[in-house]
Amino acid sequence: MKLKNISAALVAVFLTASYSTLSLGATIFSDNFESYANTAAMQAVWGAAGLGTLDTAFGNPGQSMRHPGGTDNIVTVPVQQASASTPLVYTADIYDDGTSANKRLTAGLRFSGVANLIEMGMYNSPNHYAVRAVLPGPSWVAFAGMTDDAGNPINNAPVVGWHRYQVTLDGSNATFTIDLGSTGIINGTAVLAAAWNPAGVDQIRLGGPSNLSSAGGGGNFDNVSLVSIPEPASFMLMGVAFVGLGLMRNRS
Ligand SMILES: [Ca+2]
Ligand SMILES: [Ca+2]
Repeated sequence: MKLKNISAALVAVFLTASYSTLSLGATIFSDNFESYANTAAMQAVWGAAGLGTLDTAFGNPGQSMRHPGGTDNIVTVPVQQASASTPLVYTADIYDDGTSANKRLTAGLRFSGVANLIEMGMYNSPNHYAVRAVLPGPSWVAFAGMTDDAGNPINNAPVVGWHRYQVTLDGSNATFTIDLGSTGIINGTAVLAAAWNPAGVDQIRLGGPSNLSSAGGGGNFDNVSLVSIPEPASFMLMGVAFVGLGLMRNRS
């Protein structure tokens, strides 16, 4: 193989490797609760102050964290930023037993000081499936205009099941979705204007929002993840950079 061809092949390998890695985004944290033998092992990651316990018999699937509401379990991560070119995507599954609209149980993402503050899950005022993005931005907002998986309008009322919440933070908006039953079909969307505070975020929290109790009972958490996802424009730039590198190699 000629040197030129070898260089071209190297560029192709670089492009393929970088694209396949980055297109999935950089995972900052993820947990499906399958690696823990017991609550103590889970607390080694999530802290012992929170009221969550490992549920070895129930998950989406497998195991999950059972939480009654109240004091959060917290994972501290290096400070993360969100921007239009590199949004942050935070995902969590929360099980609703469907028994009460008086629950306060959320997956939170915030800065340990007072700055960016995201919550998504169940709240009692307004109830039921609700979100907030205090970045600064709106406080509690209930999902409006929800539909079932067939597209028929439904009320924002308790539904039994594992519901998948996701928020994409792009520096100016917080775009939340709820997928009832985690079927892959979104049942509600809420876009909150939320200017990013440069302090970033460094805490992933499960439990009561700001440690609030839940009079209507608790629930379970599973499949929690925080991912930083470069936009396609960033891939293009990286591709151009690699091609440029390849051309330089060819000339040398
Ligand atoms: Ca699990
Ligand atoms: Ca759904």
